[in-house]
Amino acid sequence: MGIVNVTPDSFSDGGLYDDPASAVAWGERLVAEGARVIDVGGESTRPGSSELAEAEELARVRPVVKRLSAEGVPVSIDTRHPAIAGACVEAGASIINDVSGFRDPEMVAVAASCDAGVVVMHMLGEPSTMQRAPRYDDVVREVGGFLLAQAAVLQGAGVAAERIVLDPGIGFGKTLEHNLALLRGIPELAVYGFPILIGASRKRFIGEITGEPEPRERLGGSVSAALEAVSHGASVVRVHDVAATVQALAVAGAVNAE
Ligand code: HH2
Repeated sequence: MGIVNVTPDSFSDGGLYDDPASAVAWGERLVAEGARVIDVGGESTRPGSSELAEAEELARVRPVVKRLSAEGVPVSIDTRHPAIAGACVEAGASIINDVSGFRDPEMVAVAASCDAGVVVMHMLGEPSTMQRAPRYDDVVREVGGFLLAQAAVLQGAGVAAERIVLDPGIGFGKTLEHNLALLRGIPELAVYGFPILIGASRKRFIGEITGEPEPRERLGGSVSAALEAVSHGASVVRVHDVAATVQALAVAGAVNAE
């Protein structure tokens, strides 16, 4: 899953593709590099970010979703807002990626009213507060319990199990140790039978491990995180650097093909 942020302030590539034409061109490039899905987002969820006016978010993402979908690219819409999810599915998006994990009943209703895939992500609280001393007794068990409960809510509303993907939400209300425990714990999360998505690309924990303060300079760490995620059982990795990740996964896949 390749990332296209149509935002002025994303932590990792803010401001690079904040007009629709350059966002579409970037998405096309990521597909050429081997991305199978393009995740389009118009609201940064980085720690401390504030909620954006919905109209502005929709104006950013809709043309990009529409154009890429029309070209036959599977598009995922990264939003916490039901109206935006609904409008983007209408514009052609085939996946709703909700970082608030379908906690909003209206978001569940949007999912139930269409046939899009859904990514259910775990986040502790809200982006503005999530990094204030996050605490868990057993992070893998608690995150897994939340994801399973939300999958049950979606299924109860009529969303078939085959449409659901779970994501432990690396960096969303987690310390370095929590993130590492979740990556090691992917096999435990995968036992529920839903595919697991991991978004570790360029995130802060990579900077904490390596000392690299600049997100764009975290390519090696990001590729390593994607390889580890897949080797632990993740089915989808959400990444900024598609070419390098696809190449690394191809080599790892060849080595392990026996
Ligand atoms: N991380 C971000 C945004 N959306 N969606 C899923 N399913 N999983 C993630 O880990 C995830 C996500 C990070 O947000 P942001 O600060 O906007 O940065 P970027 O989109 O450049 O990764």
